[in-house]
Amino acid sequence: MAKIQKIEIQKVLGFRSSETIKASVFDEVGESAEAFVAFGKSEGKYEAKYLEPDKAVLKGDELTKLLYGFDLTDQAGIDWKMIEADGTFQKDVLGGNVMLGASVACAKLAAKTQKKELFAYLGGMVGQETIVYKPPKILFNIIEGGVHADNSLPIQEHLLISGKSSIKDQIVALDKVFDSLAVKFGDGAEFGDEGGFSYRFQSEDEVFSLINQQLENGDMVGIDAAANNIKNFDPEYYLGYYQKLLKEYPFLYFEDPFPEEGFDEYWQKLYAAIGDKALVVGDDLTVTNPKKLKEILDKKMINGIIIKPDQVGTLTETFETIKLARENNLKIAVSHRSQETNDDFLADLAVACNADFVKFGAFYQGERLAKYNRLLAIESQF
Ligand code: 2PG
Ligand code: MG
Repeated sequence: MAKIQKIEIQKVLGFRSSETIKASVFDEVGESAEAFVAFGKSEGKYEAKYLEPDKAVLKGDELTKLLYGFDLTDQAGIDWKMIEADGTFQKDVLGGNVMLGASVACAKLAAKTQKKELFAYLGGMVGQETIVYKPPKILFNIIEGGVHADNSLPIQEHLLISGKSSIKDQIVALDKVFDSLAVKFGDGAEFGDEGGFSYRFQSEDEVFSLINQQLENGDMVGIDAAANNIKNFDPEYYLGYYQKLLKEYPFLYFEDPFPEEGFDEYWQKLYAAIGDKALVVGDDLTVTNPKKLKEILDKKMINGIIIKPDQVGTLTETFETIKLARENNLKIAVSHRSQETNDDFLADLAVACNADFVKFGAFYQGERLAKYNRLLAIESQF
């Protein structure tokens, strides 16, 4: 049984050459695996702390001492050892990015030493012993706004959801729309953080009517409002606007439609009004943390949840959130961060937990492509 011999944290280049970290784990025969850690720009208040890379690199020795000799397949044991050593709700001491890097690198090495596909290995830990492949729906960020784009659109992500089913067919269909908009925008095309267009629209209405013109049979529309970041947020106005969108367009998906704190009644009103027709999805609200999810489960605010392992800082807690979400019939969307790396781990996680959706951005930036390519490679095995 492979055991942890050493953990290393190193600085690497991530999104648009920003610095981030990579964790590497080595076993007693010198086999190794590594995990790159992304981070966000529009963050929830209760996310695990992102330790600056200069400080993070100093944590390798501490983790090696803490985890030396651990059986690599004991994911829960490894993660709980780090959680206890850290001792804070938001991983202030070890850093959520350091812990997640180590956690994912251990899972990758365990899968490798057992000669299992990573998604199959993860599936066993998240309640899917045998993977039944179901292609997730791509939440394709076609037009960007908010803090991810240099324009004045308040809503952060305008998402297109293809009516096709396989990943392969969804990509072809979404690509066609992307190309037709690229031709339309011509030289005026600019891009947001996640590879979607950040063209200077005058209003949100203009965006939705443009997207609507591109829709084919079965296609749907969604948003990530990332409402925490909308200046002078007026909940009455947005509650009305979301209902108008639902009436006018085939709307399926509303992520973070209201800010995470102080607006419960508006989440509840939206869910009561549209909850059976569309999805009200928590991201900053729930931060992939099982404790945060438990706090709101009885409040009837959401019927979907974003899963971003870096928000909580370990795989074990991520799995707990996924299981809790499933038990409570929430739809699951596995999501990247705006400041991504080329790591494709999230594609394996999405298949492992039978995610209903993946949110990996547009196809034209390498850090997003890596995940789509991995999904295609997994899909070709089924
Ligand atoms: C979000 C994410 C990813 P960020 O709000 O859902 O799209 O953005 O990583 O900047 O938090
Ligand atoms: Mg979000």
